[in-house]
Amino acid sequence: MDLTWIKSYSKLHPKPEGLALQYGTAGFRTHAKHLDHIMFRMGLLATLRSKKTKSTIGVMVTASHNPEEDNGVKLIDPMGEMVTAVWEGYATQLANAEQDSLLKELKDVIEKEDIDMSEPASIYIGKDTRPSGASLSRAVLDGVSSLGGKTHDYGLVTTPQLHYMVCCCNTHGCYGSPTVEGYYQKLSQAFLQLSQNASNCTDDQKRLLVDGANGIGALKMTEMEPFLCSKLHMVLSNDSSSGKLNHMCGADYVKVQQNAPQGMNMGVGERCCSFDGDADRIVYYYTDSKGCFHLLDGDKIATLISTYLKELLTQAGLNLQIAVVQTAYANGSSTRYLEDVMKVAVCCTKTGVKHLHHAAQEYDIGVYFEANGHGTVSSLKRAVRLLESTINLINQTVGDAISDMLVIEAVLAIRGMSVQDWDAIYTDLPNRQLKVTVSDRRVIDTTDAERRAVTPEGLQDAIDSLVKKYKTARSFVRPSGTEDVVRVYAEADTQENADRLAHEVSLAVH
Ligand code: 16G
Ligand code: ZN
Repeated sequence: MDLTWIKSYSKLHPKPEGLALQYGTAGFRTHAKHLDHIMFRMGLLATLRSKKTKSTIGVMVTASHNPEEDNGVKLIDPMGEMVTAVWEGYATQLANAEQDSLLKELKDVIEKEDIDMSEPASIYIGKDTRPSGASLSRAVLDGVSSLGGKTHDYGLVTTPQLHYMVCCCNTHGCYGSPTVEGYYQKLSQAFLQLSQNASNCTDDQKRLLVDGANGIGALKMTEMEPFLCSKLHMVLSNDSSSGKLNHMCGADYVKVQQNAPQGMNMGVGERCCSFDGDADRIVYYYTDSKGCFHLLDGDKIATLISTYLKELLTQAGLNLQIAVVQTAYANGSSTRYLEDVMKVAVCCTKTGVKHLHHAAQEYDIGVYFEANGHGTVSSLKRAVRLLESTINLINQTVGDAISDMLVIEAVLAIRGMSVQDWDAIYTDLPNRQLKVTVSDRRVIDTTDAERRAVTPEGLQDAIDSLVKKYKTARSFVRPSGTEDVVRVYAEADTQENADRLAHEVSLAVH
């Protein structure tokens, strides 16, 4: 097939010579100024993927929790899932082809996948609030239209909203209607129905402080609020008009700093939450009367939700297996609580939602959350649909801050639990995360769901002997999949010891 016209189109989005980028854990992510050609080429690749799967494919322009200057792109497969590893490879292949060889590489993918170019293609596009998003998403549109694909540009949406649209479209409306209103309607109806089971909530109990990270989440919560019929009273801060995206605020800042975001007026004991830059992550927190900060992270969220679901299953007399999927970052206390007290199966995977999602699908009901607040519930069995109003409230395609928040709010209300009651389910072990810059992070190779380093030689032994010096301690290192750094995690009996261990391990990494 003659595709030579692609050459002239691609010249409008030229690749800087020598620049090489990788489709990482969550797509391409770097400074926005390096991304124009990547966007055009991901438009091409999404079109091929759509022809191949005979389905609508999503392209989301976002860099999540990264600084505002960065941007990125990820592809969404037909059921709202992340694309497969083989196609991630194609993405890297196209991204790094020099200008002259782009056509050759494109044809290579078409041949390998045996794609019928006469098939129609349909692509859904969305973006977060970064200033670079407008021109970068236009570059994606150019890529799609240069191969004759049809596009629907949703403009500003959260990442999970775009996952939802793609899933709705490919299931012909069974999952919901593919509009933002459809999304609000589906979630709010389920929330209102669930909330009927909560005994009279006081106004204080309905109040939730929300840190929107100065991003898309804040914007979308404002749109959604009327659908919630005053059952939840959200007080928004960092709502994009006032400040820079993710700067001193948002889920990642709160989790890593273990501190409240700037710009939020927190009263003692008040329930608060933070979204990240594309609203697929959420963490909760409060400060106690002594001014002490309490974080309720993804592990606490997984515990709350899985406990509730387990109770529902028992009430319904359903003999279904429920499991919680975690990563190496899961606090040791949470794992112990889930296994020993809750008696639910716990499994550990590599970092990155796609790994957790995959593992969760092995169980009747899989609750998966990374400690950083990224997660959801996935269920396969038809019998589980009996739990429809709970399940309907959950965006099953991907972790979704808005839907997670509504589930948490409903469960807390139904059980009459305060944020403090929830926090008291178990006590986190003090922990610390650090990042270390090294000349080549790829020399570190890991095994056992990233909990042990295989290379360089001697590193794991060094970590093991450092860990032995402390009580209830644990530590691991792993190369980041989104930044050029090595991440260090440590937990121990006291904060001082966790800090010291993290510091000692980071010296061992150098
Ligand atoms: C991405 C992942 C997130 C993971 C994080 C780890 C998705 C949608 N997002 O943000 O799940 O926790 O990367 O980053 O997969 P790191 O490899 O830099 O530590
Ligand atoms: Zn995100």
